[in-house]
Amino acid sequence: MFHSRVLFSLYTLLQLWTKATGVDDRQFPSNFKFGVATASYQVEGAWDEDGKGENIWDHLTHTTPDLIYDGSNGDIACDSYHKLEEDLALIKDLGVDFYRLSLSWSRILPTGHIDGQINEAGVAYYEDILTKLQENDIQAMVTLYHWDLPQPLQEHMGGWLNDTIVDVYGNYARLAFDLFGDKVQYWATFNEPHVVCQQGYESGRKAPAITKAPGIDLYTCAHMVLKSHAKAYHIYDSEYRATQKGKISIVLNTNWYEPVSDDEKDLEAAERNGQFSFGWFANPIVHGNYPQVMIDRIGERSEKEGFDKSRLPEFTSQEIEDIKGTYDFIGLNHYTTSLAEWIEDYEIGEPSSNKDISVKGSLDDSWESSASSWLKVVPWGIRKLTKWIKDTYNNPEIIITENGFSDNGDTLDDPRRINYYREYLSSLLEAIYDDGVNVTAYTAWSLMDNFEWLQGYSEKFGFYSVNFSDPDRPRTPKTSVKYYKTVLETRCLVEECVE
Ligand code: GBE
Repeated sequence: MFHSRVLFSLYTLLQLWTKATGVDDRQFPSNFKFGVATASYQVEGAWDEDGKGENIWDHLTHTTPDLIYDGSNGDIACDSYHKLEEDLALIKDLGVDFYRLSLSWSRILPTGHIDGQINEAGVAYYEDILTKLQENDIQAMVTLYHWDLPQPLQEHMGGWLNDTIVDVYGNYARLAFDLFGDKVQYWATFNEPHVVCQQGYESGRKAPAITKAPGIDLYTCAHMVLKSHAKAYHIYDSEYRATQKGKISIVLNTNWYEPVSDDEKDLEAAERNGQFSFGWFANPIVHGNYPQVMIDRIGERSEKEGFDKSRLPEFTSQEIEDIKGTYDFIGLNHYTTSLAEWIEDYEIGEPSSNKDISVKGSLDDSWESSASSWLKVVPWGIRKLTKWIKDTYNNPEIIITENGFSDNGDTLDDPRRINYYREYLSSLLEAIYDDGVNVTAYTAWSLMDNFEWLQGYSEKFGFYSVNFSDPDRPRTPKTSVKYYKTVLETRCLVEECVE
């Protein structure tokens, strides 16, 4: 009697507490899946071992270490290439339904080309991971391209600016389907083409760090990436889907752009920001072409700048047909929200993509920060964003392919990461149940601390901490491991949840 009353009041307190903190007490749908992610260059290391070719990140970090915050590189990273069993144990321990990883193109095809040599050791490495995942009932979500282009394709062809890459990429994709497709449930053709093109070919904040034609190269890059994506999709669709029965799509990243006021103009600016970021890729894939606002604005500005045609390339009607519908779900990498404010269009002058968008972005000082300057904790953003995607892109199946929080890794106790996950997942429950958004899976970034691109090893997103000064790269669980495990076991965010 006494016992049950104590329990009852504890339960009531908990309910009150979750109400107060606003954590949703509903259970995730029974078929909802949880996963965890990494990417090849960020974890594998073994950059020149066993026949792997050089890629653009090897090249960038070796030639311009000053670009990297701590002068570091991915030569060894988490040494995952040599630690397959260990990584697998971590993945298993978390209890995830799937593991998202990416293939290092140059580990499989050292020159990037199918008619160069296939590197058997590289193939064996992925074969091994995928087999072991399968043996452990963990599904595989495989990204074909998470930014590590074989260096020869950059050097000899100009990377994503050259039309011939579409076939080269298509051949690589076919080889991957052929070799691994029987063990892969989800394929992603590209991780974050926005970053690949805007940072790789305009801001210079990602390899190949080309900045010579702002307002031009990034759009060419995106054009090639979209055509390459469609190529791979159709290869899978016509040659492999029937036997391999997986799903294939692309992974797009975007902030939620919150209008800074409810002034009509700020609403328009926020919408435009979303169209120029997510819509740049989602619109072609879902509706067949670039967003009208991009076509119009870039077209007009190009003309005034004296170009004889738009800096935004045009798809032929055949290409539109080929690209439209090339998704079985939409992969969404979402971390944070920013504010969008209407501003007067920029004067005509040197082109740039920022001038094309012409929106003033900012962050709210009251939002909790992380170790990454761009990443603020704004949980309601994921709900608004997924609802906007539902409304704008025909209610697609959405898979959250990345979401996570960075700190500087001072302690293994990481309550702020736990809080981030709790709040974002809670907001996602509201999206699912209150807004009817079709989100079917969620992927946390990341399994372990890893090479955070230009930030080197200074910003940490992992559930497991990695000691990068120890040659053995030992992994140690943070407190958030326990938290994520509990979420996966209970499929809910509170102690007693409503089914
Ligand atoms: C993902 O991208 C990546 O897929 C993953 O590889 C990475 O580890 C993870 O994020 C954590 O960062 O001054 O140009 O550097 C950068 C997230 C703004 C996408 C925009 C931040 C894209 C990360 C500002 N970006 N974003 S700066």
